Amino acid sequence: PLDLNNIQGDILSGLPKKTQIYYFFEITDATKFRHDLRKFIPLVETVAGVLKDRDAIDNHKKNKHPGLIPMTGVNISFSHKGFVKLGIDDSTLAPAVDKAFKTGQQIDAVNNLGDPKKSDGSPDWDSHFLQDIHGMFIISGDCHNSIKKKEHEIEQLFGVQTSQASIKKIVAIRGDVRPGAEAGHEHFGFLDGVSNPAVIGFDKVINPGPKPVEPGVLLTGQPGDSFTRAPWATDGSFIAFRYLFQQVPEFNEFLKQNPIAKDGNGNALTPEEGSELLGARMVGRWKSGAPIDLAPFKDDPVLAADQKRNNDFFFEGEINSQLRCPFATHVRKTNPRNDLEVPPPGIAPIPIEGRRIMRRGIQFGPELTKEEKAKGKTEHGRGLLFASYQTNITNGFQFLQQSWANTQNFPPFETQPELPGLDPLIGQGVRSMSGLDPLAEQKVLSMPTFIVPRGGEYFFAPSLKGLKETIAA
Ligand code: N7H
Repeated sequence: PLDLNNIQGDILSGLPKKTQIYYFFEITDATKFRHDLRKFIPLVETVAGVLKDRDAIDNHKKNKHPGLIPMTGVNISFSHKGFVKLGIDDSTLAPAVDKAFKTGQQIDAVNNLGDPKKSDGSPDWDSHFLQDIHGMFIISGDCHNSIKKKEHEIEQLFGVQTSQASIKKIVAIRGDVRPGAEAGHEHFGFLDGVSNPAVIGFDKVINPGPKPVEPGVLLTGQPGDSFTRAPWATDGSFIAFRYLFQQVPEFNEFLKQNPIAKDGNGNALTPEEGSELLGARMVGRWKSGAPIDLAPFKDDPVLAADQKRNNDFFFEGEINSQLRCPFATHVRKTNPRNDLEVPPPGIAPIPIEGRRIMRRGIQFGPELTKEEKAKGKTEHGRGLLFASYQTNITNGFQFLQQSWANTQNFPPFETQPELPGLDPLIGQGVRSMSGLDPLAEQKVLSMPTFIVPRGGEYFFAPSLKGLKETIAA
């Protein structure tokens, strides 16, 4: 069985959050850092801790107490550069076939992820992410005040900005769940976090949908992890962190300019309906979260809210049809389900279990202003602090971005003349896709950039044992 007291909380259960800080640091004094880390470890929230907190939150709600219980959760992770600085042998974290962690995201961004680059060849990123980042704290909680206090407490433990400092703050970025009815929705307006892998041996309820994954897809050293790890490096997980800006008014303007005239049954749509359908066909879900594969032409909020049905779709029988769901739809690109697992006769099934990722992360930046809505132009930075967990970055995040999202002819087995195109949200390159108009599948629509990557790094979130017995030792 999984030792839930040994695994950092964000990986399997997600730290409960209204607001969250991703705090990036450089280790300036390795010996002192180890010492300070010993005092820090008791703050680290485990999976077992999160489950207890969630029970407390549920009881609090059941007893009709108003408001939230003050609560924070802290996790820590290290980059390859961080392990080098600490003199820790992380070779079992970066075997030859999973190079991404060791390479680091700055280099990966231009070599593999397709991020825009500057004339000197470096990625066109926020300058903080061009520095050497050694580690990351995640601090989540119920309100700004509690996470601010926790951040301060952590800074004191590591003597930040004193002569006793063992780390230097590079940057701390705060994200916030969106207000009111938009809670749980990302900035384009779509409900997020509907589909994450269920984990064998952890999740008690397995809803209909993609098969649950072996724990080793997310946790090092567990069944399903394809590598042998050093004992200290088990029960951890790799994080792909991405600082992703979203061009929300421009996205809305694009939907407005390109409404779909008729649904797949030939019924005429109003411009508003046509724009809404276009957005749903780019994402693969309506804003409510209802999957278009099950509700292709009209939103179905009841379906969206039904956990027994809202993930139970497989693009079945649609290898040569974009009528219900375009090939390059974001959720089809990033989890192609039966496109690969049940390919046409004569082609061997391609398992995708090892490519599932656990998505966490949170929105950052303000709501749209009146001016931005009126002008259709972004004036304030906003987007997603994307973070995904997996035991193999090369098979997980990197593969999804490079070989699926950025690749015109993925998914691969259709024999239609048109190529699927790029992922309309995250695809990097010359951006266009087919299949947006259900009655003119071959029609290709070009589109501007809606998501701009501005930084990131790959981290490893060790087990509690690994932290205590090896990293802080
Ligand atoms: Fe995506 N969005 O708002 O449109 N994503 N994503 N993503 N994404 C998903 O099913 C979004 C990004 C995945 O199992 C939904 O939970 C935005 C990256 C995967 O069916 C929505 C950004 C990568 C899934 C969004 C962004 C992925 C998924 C539907 C960046 C990996 C699950 C809600 C700003 C490389 C697919 C849901 C499945 C779903 C959006 C980024 C991957 C609404 C705004 C970088 C695996």
